[in-house]
Amino acid sequence: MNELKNAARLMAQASQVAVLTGAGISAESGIPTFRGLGGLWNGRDPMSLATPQAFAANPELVWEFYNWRRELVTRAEPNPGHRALTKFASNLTSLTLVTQNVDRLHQRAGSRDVLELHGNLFDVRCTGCAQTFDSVGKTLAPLPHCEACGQLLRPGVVWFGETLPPDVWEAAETAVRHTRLLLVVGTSAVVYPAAGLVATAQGAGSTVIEINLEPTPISDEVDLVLQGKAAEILPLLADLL
Ligand code: BJW
Ligand code: ZN
Repeated sequence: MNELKNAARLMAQASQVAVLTGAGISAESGIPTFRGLGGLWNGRDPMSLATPQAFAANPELVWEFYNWRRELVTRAEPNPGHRALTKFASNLTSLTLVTQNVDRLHQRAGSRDVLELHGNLFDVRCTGCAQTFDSVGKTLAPLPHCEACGQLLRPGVVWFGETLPPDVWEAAETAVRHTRLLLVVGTSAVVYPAAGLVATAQGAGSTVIEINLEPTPISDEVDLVLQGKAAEILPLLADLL
């Protein structure tokens, strides 16, 4: 397909590339996306659980949701889309990987220095003393408490209305401002400030390529759209680079 060749040419020319990923890149690993039909949990909208208000009202329910997701992603494997991005890194001058995903699949595929805008499922944080604990490989209690101070732990993710980790956000914005090309993969591009990185890149004169199964609010604004599954398109792109 010609568009794929175009995309590969643009990426090779740009040489400095940033990638922004969303839930769609992990779809082929069996992780449900947030919005749309596949995205329900026990009949609930996951968005209604991803808020500080939901946690305050019913921490047990919110922990049930996150413990289920921790198990799901622990059992899942990175897919060819995640792996293709690690190949990009060796073929370009610089590649910055910015993700909204909390599943750590990019890291498990071998990507390094991943900027996790929305935190991750495995660094849990104390609501009392704010210490962070690495919980990889651990089964957490239905309502886990801090070993240091006894207060309730919370998932180390960013909920609606919360600010993104400032250092991560700053690094992502800086990378996107200095990149020549931004590749936007598998995100509905409706959640801010992450979605705003597209306008930031365009404002800095950068080319934007989108890979998605479906049109999104940014599809008409970007330079090139590759419609299809990330796990199929990214490996083809990596081969052409
Ligand atoms: C495939 C595929 C395949 C499927 N291949 N593709 C400016 C304007 C309007 C609102 C705001 C604004 N600024 C801030 C806001 C408020 C809010 C916001 O954005 N709201 C909008 C939704 C209206 N933002 C915030 O609150 C943020 N904080 C903030 O702004 O702080 C400053 C502040 C503080 C206080 C007051 C005011 C300002 C925080 C946002 C945190 C988002 N957190 C979540 C949950 C994380 C934890 C968890 O995982 O549970 O992050 S929400 C959820 O959405 C999650 C995701 O990372 C994020 C993005 O979703 P994503 O990845 O795009 O997934 P989907 O499902 O939406 O899309 C999947 C896509 O893949 C689809 O397009 C499919 O087609 C595609 N696809 N299969 C390729 N195989
Ligand atoms: Zn504590």
